[in-house]
Amino acid sequence: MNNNIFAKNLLKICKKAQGVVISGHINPDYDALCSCLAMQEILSQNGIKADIMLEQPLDSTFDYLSGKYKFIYEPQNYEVLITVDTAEPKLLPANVMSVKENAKFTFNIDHHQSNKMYAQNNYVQGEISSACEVIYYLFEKNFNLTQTLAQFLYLGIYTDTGGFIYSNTKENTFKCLANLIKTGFDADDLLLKCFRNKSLASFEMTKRAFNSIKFYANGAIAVSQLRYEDYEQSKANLNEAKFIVSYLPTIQNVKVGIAVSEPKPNDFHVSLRTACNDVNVSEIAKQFGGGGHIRASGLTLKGDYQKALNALIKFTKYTLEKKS
Ligand SMILES: [Mn+2]
Repeated sequence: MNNNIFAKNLLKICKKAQGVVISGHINPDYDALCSCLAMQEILSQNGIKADIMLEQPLDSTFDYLSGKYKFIYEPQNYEVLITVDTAEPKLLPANVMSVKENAKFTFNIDHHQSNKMYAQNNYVQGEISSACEVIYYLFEKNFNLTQTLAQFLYLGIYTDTGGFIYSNTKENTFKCLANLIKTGFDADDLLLKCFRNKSLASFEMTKRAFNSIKFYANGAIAVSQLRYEDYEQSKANLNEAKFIVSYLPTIQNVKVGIAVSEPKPNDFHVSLRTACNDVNVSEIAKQFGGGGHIRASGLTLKGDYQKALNALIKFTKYTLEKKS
């Protein structure tokens, strides 16, 4: 659908609606959270009040950004649901799912190639770096680019491009960033407050993750494991354990980085990353019921942990061998 028609239709419906709610995926990252906040700001500029619904209160990682914003946790009756940065319904918080069942209008705005087009109105741009960048182009004609809005969009783009280094950082991304920076907000100060003040728990988890790294397939696969006891002993949350994920594929000869994380007992989240042009980690993730992007994907390990992890390593090895 033409982006102008989609945006106009969304605004028209929201203006008349009895209640509008916005949601991102569970365990929100900066792109999910910032695209919610950006959407809320854009709607508000268009005279529309919208709530943001979260599964649970955000952890302290997001304090600098989200401290002054209010979020909703209890399902209410909303006529319109807008989901952002969420590839499929099972990634939506449970409270949002119950809103979805009763919503008269649903909109899905995303940048995951694997998006399941689960809403009545879907706007998915798989080539674009982040949901925040998608939102920028989608509503360009309908917003006033304030510093507040620019900061949200900047943070989402910054994080989903790994600080403007991943291949999803295109010429247009920089044009978009230039317009954001032009508003005059202090990007350095923003990044300093959001990312360059790591908690001790985060440092402790990074240390443990480094110690856990094992190599397979002659060093082509690197696996890190953060177990529940690591979380417990470090008093860390999921976000404080994320550094290792992007680090693994930067090690020489590593083609696929596999970061396993067990934030709750027997709940094994796996992040797959590659920096190779000829490897598609979303294909590996798909095989295990997960999904995501070509270079960054995720899945959940089911059943016996060691067996499931071995199967994942074996399949990854097979995928790499097939390529060479
Ligand atoms: Mn994203």
